[in-house]
Amino acid sequence: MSAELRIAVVGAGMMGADHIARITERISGARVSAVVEPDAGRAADAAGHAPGAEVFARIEDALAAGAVDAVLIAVPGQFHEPVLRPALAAGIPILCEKPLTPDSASSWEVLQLEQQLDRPHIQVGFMRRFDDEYRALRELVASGEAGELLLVHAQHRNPSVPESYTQNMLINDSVVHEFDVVPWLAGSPIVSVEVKRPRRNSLAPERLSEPILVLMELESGAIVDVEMSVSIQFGYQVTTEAVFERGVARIGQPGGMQRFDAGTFRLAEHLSFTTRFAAAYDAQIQRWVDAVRRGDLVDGPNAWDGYLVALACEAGVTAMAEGGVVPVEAPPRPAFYA
Ligand code: ISE
Repeated sequence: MSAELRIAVVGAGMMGADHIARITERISGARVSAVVEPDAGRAADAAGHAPGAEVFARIEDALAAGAVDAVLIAVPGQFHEPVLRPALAAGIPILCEKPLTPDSASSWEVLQLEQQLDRPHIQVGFMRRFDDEYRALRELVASGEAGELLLVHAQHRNPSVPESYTQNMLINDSVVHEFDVVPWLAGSPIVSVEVKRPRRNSLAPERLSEPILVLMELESGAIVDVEMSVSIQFGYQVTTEAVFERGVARIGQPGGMQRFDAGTFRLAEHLSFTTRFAAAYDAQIQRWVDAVRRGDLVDGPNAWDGYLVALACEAGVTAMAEGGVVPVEAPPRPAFYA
């Protein structure tokens, strides 16, 4: 491997372009050596932000050209598997944006392929695990300082969503983050999921019935409620309140300048996850690059975590469609992922 990690970024849409800028401008020890994107215009725009990067239409071509030490997959979830397979066959480290794949059966197949290698090579891009406040909350839970964790109230609010966003994406594209981060911070897996549908927001696109309220029960007995809204207009907000035996902790509150003006009090709020989680994305990519360069390959959620989230998402989609409490049952974790 060259001293500087040569990364192929696959996908030059919003997330891919964001990662290309990040790696080029803020990440040390790595550069974007290849932009893999079939849309020539998009590829050229993105490569313009990554000096020296070559453009390829397919990951196979970038691998064959020997231009790559590691792959960052930033295409939509349904296109992950066709990139994961050749990258695993080449035995190179992978950072795969969430979800690992769109369903648990295909995620399971990816796990089988990965287990043919000597150790885990896939990290899944659940960036919230790299957010300072989520990390502080996790430490508080683990320390036991506030007693046991009893309840979590989470709010996940998007001002609007693109036309491609479907009803099931409320679970598979959005609540997918809570399905990863909550068990991680609580130190306890999800055992069941239920979805309640409050009154519909008339400002939602016709195809969507939202907000939804997702209830998860954790193995510890803690109950988690997640308000998922995607047409709430005012801004992008991800907040969490954790209720302990001895007190309450809140994270994700709006910060920055406080403004008193014309009889009002204002605080700025984010408009997009790209700014709300910018520092978390930076930390995630820097730590992955550092891990790969020292030979650890993964420093964060792995493919097994991605598989567990796929199981929770399937339960969530069933619960949203059919009602009732849907169990989440996972097989034992293979020793490979210990
Ligand atoms: C988007 O794909 C993300 O991953 C964001 O973090 C999430 O807040 C949003 O709802 C998703 O659509």
